[in-house]
Amino acid sequence: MSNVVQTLSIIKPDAVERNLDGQIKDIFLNNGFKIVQEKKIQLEKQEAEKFYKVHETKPFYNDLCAYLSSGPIVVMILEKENAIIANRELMGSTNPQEAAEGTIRKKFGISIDKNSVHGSDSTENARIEIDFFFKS
Ligand code: IDP
Ligand code: MG
Repeated sequence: MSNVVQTLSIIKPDAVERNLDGQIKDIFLNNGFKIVQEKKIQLEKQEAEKFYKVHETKPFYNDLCAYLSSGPIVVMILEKENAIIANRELMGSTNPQEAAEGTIRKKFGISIDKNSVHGSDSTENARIEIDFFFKS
């Protein structure tokens, strides 16, 4: 049975700043993802805090939210068979130094905080994150 689903992807400020958004979008397209919607925006710090609320108890929360709101990001709804898992695989590990060859974070990530991309980690979070950016 087919399981075509949507996930939320963000090209983070470190990658947009280096003009890598075109290359990263091409990687998604070449791996069978459809870009259903996309927009380039810059978040207010408060909005980043809301987006990353699940991490609010982590020691890196404040830096993380400051970073995500520090410059333009490209937000996309990606669609594919098992898109949530497929995107997590294509992104690679959170720490680019631990990411597998061929993954986006291995290729472009600078550090654990400047790791170039975000991807939803579950069906529930994909829905919440898509609504966060695209609900009219
Ligand atoms: P993920 O982005 O791979 O899902 P999460 O654990 O959900 O990773 O963490 C969200 C983001 O917080 C990461 O992408 C990374 O930018 C940042 N982050 C995670 N762990 C650390 C850390 O130990 N130090 C600094 N930043 C971190
Ligand atoms: Mg996460």
